[in-house]
Amino acid sequence: MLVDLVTDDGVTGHAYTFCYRPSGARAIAAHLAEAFDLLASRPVTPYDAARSLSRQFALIGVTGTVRMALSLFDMALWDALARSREMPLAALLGSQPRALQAYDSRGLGLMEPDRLSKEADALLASGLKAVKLRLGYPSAKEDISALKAVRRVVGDSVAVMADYNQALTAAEAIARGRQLENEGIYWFEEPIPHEDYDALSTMARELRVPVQIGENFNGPEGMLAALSAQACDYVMPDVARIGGVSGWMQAAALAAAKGVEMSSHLMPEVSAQLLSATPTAHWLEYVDWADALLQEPLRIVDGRALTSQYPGSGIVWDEDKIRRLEAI
Ligand code: SMN
Ligand code: MG
Repeated sequence: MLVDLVTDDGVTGHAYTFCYRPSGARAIAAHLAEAFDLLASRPVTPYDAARSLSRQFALIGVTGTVRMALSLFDMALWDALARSREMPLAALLGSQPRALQAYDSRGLGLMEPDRLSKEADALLASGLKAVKLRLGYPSAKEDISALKAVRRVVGDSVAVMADYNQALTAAEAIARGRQLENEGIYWFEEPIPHEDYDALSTMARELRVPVQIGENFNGPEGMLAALSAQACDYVMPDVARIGGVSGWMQAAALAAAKGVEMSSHLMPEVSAQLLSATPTAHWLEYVDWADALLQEPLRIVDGRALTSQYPGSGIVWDEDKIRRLEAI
């Protein structure tokens, strides 16, 4: 979903997110249009907008597609605000665009070890010093083979993050976590259903490898609940579920207060601006999936992701590329 928020003073704010299903896109578009109507002619003040909209949508519930719509609206407002001040978003947030450590998340799905080795080899060309591997095969043995296939190619100096996308039961997760930590993984991501904070806190306590969760946090209050339950060692909110830029900055304050390392999830252009202004910034998740739409894709130089220095959140549509995609 691509958003253009046109303001009365002629500045347009941009934002995008992934909708995951066609019905998700339709729902998000409907909520967005309504949010826009509710706030039309009001000033570009994102925190005020978030407060007002969260009240207006309270009876439906600010979660799922409503949360994503309101996050997008917020991201577009902040982009418009930064453009109108002619500042990169990171600067408007009191910091500056930085060169960030980033991991390559463009592949390494569930597949045969041979294909994993080939993909891992291709990913090395980016120069990034970390990659994410999707695990959660039927057996621990297959997980270990997949990890070994990647490790053989990338060597010991490249970190490997392991993402289970909630595939395991709590009992399985402890057993697999113990085996994997002996093989050297950087973090153990979403091993079990994401809101089982009781079981996650046991895992975080029992395992040496850090437990990572966060792409499914619903707003900063969702992250607060996880941190209060000590459900993880690291956090990685998704800007389109944590409440956009406003929600991210509130979450960043929570992470800073607790001294917890905070990474991002997808949408690396705006996430780079946000991590630049996050006190406990950890890793940028790098994917190039929006390059097909952008004039200035996020650049990787000397193993780091370069946060855009242009005014706004780093999103400038390439209208020709978009027209060509729309024609498909
Ligand atoms: C993920 C989630 C949703 C879409 C793509 C990838 C994955 C990640 O969990 O952390 O990258
Ligand atoms: Mg994940």
